[in-house]
Amino acid sequence: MSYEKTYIMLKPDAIKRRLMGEIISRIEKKGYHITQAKIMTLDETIIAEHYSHLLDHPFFPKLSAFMTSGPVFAMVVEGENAINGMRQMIGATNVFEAAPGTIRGDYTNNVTENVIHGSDSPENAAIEIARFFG
Ligand code: DAT
Ligand code: MG
Repeated sequence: MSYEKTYIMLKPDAIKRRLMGEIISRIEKKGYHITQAKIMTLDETIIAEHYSHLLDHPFFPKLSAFMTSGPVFAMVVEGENAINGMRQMIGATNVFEAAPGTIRGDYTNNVTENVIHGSDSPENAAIEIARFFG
């Protein structure tokens, strides 16, 4: 176990659906610290970087259109085991398998509009924090 920083992003659907407060509250109640935060609108270039592992998939254009469709809420979240702990709270990528009690399990039934992003490894957390917070 180690004290970690992870990159968390509430996606455009979360902002449009006014879920920011509820999700931020969950993160705080778990005991994590939100140490940086900002609302921003992303363009196709930064989405192509952020989701470079998905560029060749047929769903990428839909994913990019969604992620640029409105503002996101970007955060640095810190705490013991924050990277894996946040992934546990977020739930499975396949929303139909995301367990009840997880954020995706409780708030979405849509494979693209899945409410929240969280870094999946220490390496990607460092890259993503640098990408979005400089
Ligand atoms: P995660 O967001 O759980 O880290 P990922 O990095 O594999 O998952 O994919 C990024 C986003 O791309 C995901 O949140 C939703 C979308 N996505 C992934 N797989 C998909 C699929 N099979 N069909 C449609 N969208 C998909
Ligand atoms: Mg991912």
